[in-house]
Amino acid sequence: MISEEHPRYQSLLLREKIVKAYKEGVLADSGMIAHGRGEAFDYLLGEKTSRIAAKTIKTAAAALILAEKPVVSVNGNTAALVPEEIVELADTLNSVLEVNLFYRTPSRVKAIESVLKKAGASKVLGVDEKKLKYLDGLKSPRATASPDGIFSADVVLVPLEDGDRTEVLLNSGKMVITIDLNPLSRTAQKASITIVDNIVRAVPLLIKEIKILKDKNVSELEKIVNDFNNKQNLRESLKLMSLV
Ligand code: PTJ
Repeated sequence: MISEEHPRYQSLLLREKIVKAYKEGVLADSGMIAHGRGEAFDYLLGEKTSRIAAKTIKTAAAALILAEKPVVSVNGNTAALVPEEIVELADTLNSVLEVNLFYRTPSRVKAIESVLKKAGASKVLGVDEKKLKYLDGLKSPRATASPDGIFSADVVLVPLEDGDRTEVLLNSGKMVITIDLNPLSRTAQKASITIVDNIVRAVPLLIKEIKILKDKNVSELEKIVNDFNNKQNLRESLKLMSLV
């Protein structure tokens, strides 16, 4: 039991969630290492959403509203840290959730599906092996793509992703939005829109921004997306970390 008085209370709370998810078979063992890497970058950000990240979240919200078929990809870390929020995000967008794992095993797929259902998801794609298609050019189990989900999506939100799949998704003509605390990661560098923020802060803000923007007209939303430059976003995010 962590005391709320502890100066690192929020950070320790997230660790507790991560460890619990690992013990319950939701999180890959490497997911704990990935979380540790994220913690280090978050420390450099001052553990708060930067002005640049807030602008990027607004851009991501506009792109997701403009999408014909947005899909939210869910891995172990996402299910461990923001299960309710990711379900709410998909519902707000009228989109679907798809389980997609780098360290894919049948038991982890089941565990993540059950976490999402418990968090309120009515439908979870990517779980029925018989229905899955595979993206060309990808050797890892991350190649799985549900015909009604990632396979036919035009915009895919892929939090805490690996670079290979980002590249394959882009090559198949999709827009890729990621949430990654490391602006230097291959995913961050390759994605169309990179939200350099902790997923626990970024997803609630994304939901809020979608609710604010959803009644705006198409040209206004397109202007937000067109005015955005991901290279500049990454440069500014990196600069921010080195100034702390
Ligand atoms: O659940 P699986 O099997 O799909 O596996 C998921 C992991 C995350 C283990 C797998 O995709 C992986 O190995 O990812 P990487 O290559 O370690 O990349 C994870 C990225 O997420 C790193 O750049 C981290 O800095 C970043 N990250 C970690 N925690 C957070 C984060 N970004 C945002 N919010 C976080 N809480």
